[in-house]
Amino acid sequence: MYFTEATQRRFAGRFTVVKEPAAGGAPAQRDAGVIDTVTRMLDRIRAEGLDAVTRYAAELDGYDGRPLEISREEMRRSGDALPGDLRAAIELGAARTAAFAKASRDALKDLEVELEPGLVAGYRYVPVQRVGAYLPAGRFPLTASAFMTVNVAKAAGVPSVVACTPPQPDGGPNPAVLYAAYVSGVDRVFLLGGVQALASMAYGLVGDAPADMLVGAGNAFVAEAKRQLFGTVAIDLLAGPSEVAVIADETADPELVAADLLGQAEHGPDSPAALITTNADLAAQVTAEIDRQLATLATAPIAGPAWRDHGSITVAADRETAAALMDDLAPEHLEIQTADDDWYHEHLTAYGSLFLGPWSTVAYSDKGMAGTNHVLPTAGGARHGAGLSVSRFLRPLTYQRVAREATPALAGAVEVISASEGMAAHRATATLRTQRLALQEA
Ligand code: HSO
Ligand code: ZN
Repeated sequence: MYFTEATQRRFAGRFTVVKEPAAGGAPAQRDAGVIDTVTRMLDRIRAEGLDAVTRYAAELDGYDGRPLEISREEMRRSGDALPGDLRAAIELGAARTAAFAKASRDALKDLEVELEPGLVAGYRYVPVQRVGAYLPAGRFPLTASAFMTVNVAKAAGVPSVVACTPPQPDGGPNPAVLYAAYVSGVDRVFLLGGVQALASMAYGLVGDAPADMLVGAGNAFVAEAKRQLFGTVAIDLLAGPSEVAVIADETADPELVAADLLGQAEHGPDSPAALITTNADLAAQVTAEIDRQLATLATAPIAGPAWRDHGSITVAADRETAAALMDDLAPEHLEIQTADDDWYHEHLTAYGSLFLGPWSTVAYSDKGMAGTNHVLPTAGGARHGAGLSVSRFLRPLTYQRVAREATPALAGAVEVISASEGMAAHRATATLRTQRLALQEA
């Protein structure tokens, strides 16, 4: 995350960067090696099908040759193997995300409007029919991924949701991830990870038919596979390293601000975290707090380098500057801890998801407990996109119904435009109807 030249010029003198990201804050480049590897794997899988898939799975994930599909019985039993409190938390997360997704679904209304007497236009929300969800279980098994993908797709009414999750060192799926998928209403689950998982769903090598849409985040190979499969299938978005940003003023608690910055920095050494504050004292207090917390944080070997290389603190002269700078960063997650939270909510225009007030922290959404989705745009994608939601699985498919008496309102103008373009066959479709109308009225 970094400020553009244009913003730096526009707000020159109104902000000071007191901690620069050591790595310059430039977004991670797409790696040529990753692009090449994924292209070769997809070619192979297209040509050789499941043979290539299982070969890659054995080579890359230690797949041991057991049936790729996980039975419903194993899904159901995965919950029994979990500690009771974890199982209950998973059930709560699934219920919470489903409640928000269902309310979002109900807010999407079909439309029908009469634009002219006899001319009716409208749309009906129709779900994507087949979704493939990727449920990662790499450095950290993100248990809530299934809530965000499977659960939301089901709330949107998607009839077939297939999921893939990679084998763990013991050869089987991560039980918490599997149980989260099960309580989210998944139809079928396959023990596959990475590029081979995405390709298998897109090409219909697993499941009843090729997926229409692939969703869910993963590592750089997963993101690149989705990028290359886009066009063959729809995708949700291309997620990069997880990001957090905070706007805080003198009313903020530095310990909470520091904890929330480190809370996402632990995702990986390339995870950006940015603080923009209107108070220089708070900037100094947060800096000290971060060092203090890193001294005992179990994931400091990841979060420490992330903060050093991709962390920043900026002091802004006023809330207008703070908001403009933050819109420039367009962070995935944005926390507001100020006396003016509502002002910021009204004025900010670019973030994946907003967390208002000191009691709202990113992890609540990350783990499914806030109801909202954690599949969100990163790397500035929040300037033009939004996170995953039921509306992404529902397409407003338009229709029109034109009655006889509306013919004059349409045909004449269509004839004129078609004639001016030289499109004789288009013109004829309108002319014929004008003639029919004249005949019937004669
Ligand atoms: N912050 C990640 C999601 C997540 N983090 C799940 C922990 N668990 C992307 O929004
Ligand atoms: Zn997270």
